[in-house]
Amino acid sequence: MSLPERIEKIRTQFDSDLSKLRLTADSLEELRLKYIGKKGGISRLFRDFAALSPDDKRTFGKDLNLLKKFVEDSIRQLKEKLAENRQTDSGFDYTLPGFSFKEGHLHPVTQTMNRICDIFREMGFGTEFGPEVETDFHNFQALNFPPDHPARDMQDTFFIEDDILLRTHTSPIQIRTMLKQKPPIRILAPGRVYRNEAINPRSYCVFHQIEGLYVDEHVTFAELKVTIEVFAKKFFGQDVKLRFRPSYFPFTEPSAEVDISCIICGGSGCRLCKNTGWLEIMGCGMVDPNVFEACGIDPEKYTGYAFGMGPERITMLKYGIDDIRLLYEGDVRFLEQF
Ligand code: 2NL
Repeated sequence: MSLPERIEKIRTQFDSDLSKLRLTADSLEELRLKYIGKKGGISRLFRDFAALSPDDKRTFGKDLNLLKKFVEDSIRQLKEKLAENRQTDSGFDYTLPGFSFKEGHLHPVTQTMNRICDIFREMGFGTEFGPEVETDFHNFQALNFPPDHPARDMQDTFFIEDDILLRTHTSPIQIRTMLKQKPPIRILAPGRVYRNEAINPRSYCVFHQIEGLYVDEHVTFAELKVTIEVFAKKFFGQDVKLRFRPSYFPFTEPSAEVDISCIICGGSGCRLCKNTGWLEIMGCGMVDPNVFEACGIDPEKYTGYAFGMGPERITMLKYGIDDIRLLYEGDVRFLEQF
């Protein structure tokens, strides 16, 4: 093969090698040795070049030098590129901002329930759960509901069989706890409850309740008041004022409803509190002796307090939501805001 043919061949070979090169320090060194190393193709061309006649040297010298320079320049440029790539690790710029993606979160009612349980846990309340399908005994009888109480009506309660129903409150959790455990008992009973009601902005057929129960010797109404006050101030803010209004529940005596000063207007009157300055947040009272008796707890020895609240209502008050259905329609545009 003549010298010009060999120059041309090496050049095409080098071009082809370049196009297939995966740029690493090793492959680049391999490429360098193959062409301009001591035993490389171009170095060999130079050795053969020495034997040419002065005329041929003039003719081919320029081409050979150009080829050598081209190979050297190419390899130097690739070396620089390799060094640059190293700084950003394989050419990717890690200083670019990352892709953000949407995170989900707990439902606002779940957040409220968790927060309520956390606050009471700090005050020594454990958490108990129970079945949603209950017996008439655990849901009504043991709670001192008279046989003809309107809540036991088909209109208000989803019955499955004569004595089997969907629980209408979480009190049966506490009944079950009192039946299997001796005082002292200090628990929270959160859960889903069911009522056969027409759906409207304030009530849904499925919702939640959190009830609390404390049973021991010498438990007083004063302790109930201070426990609820500590809770309300932690949940709604230290500035809220509380008001206990006499009320009635079959399972407590005496009973009260608890109001807090309006969290929007502070008490001066606004749309949220319907100009009363107060918001009802829960019901409470001293456990009725009949309830203790139904659970095998001696009402002469023990007293206890209980309370119950609706996390949906608490969530609506906290965020100024005026329609309970928004909490159940699962519209992400609404839920995203919490
Ligand atoms: C309300 C009122 C209340 C209770 C729930 C209770 C449970 C047992 C014994 C006595 Cl086992 N009481 N629970 C007591 C007073 C009020 O709930 O307005 N809830 C949304």
